[in-house]
Amino acid sequence: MSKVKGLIFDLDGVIVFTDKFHYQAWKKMADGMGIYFDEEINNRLRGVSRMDSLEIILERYEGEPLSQEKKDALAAEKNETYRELLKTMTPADVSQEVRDTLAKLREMGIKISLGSSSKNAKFILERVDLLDAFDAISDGTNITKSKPDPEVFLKGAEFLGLTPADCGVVEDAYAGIDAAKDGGMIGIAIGDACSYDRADYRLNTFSDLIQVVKEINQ
Ligand code: B16
Ligand code: MG
Repeated sequence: MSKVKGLIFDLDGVIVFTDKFHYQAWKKMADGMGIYFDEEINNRLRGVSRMDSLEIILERYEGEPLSQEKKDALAAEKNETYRELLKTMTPADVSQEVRDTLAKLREMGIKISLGSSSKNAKFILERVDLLDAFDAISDGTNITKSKPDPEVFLKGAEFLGLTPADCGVVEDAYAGIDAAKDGGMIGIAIGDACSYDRADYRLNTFSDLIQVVKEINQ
């Protein structure tokens, strides 16, 4: 395994926790359409793009086939609700542990990129005052394929001026670990992804990352 020169971070589930907002916004849309939706279905949407998420929710839809225009309108309606909820976020929504660890990694010479499927990633980072903690942002606005495709992380590595083999990816979703591994990067799991056997390293807590990087680079 080569040394880690860059780390690419998933956003939702790693840096911030916006699951509950996604849930509330999709739930409102689904209720309006008379579609059954619960937290278990919401869990399947982690790391999945907005339009792919809509398709998962529509698996329970029993009405007339929907046109692409209608689907776009439903996704836009969900996003509007979601962004209203995001406006309640403040810097207090990111832990001091996360801030300190990102700063420490930079002091160690590690370059830091975001690697999120979300088109709202920059908006979220602005809300929580974390934009400056990143050297590069790869998000839903610069990709055509969402995780488990490696595109978002390959772009992150490219934006940092590094090769995929130089980078580790920190992810909470199985699809994100698949994307990292298929892209030739080191898969570092946190949260739910820790139970996935494709992960190379597992973090009990975010700050464990310092030790993991030291271990890989020793
Ligand atoms: P948006 P991540 C993902 O963020 C979320 O986990 C997923 O639930 C969401 O559908 C996706 O972003 C797209 O988000 O609608 O804001 O573009 O985990 O890749 O940081
Ligand atoms: Mg995630």
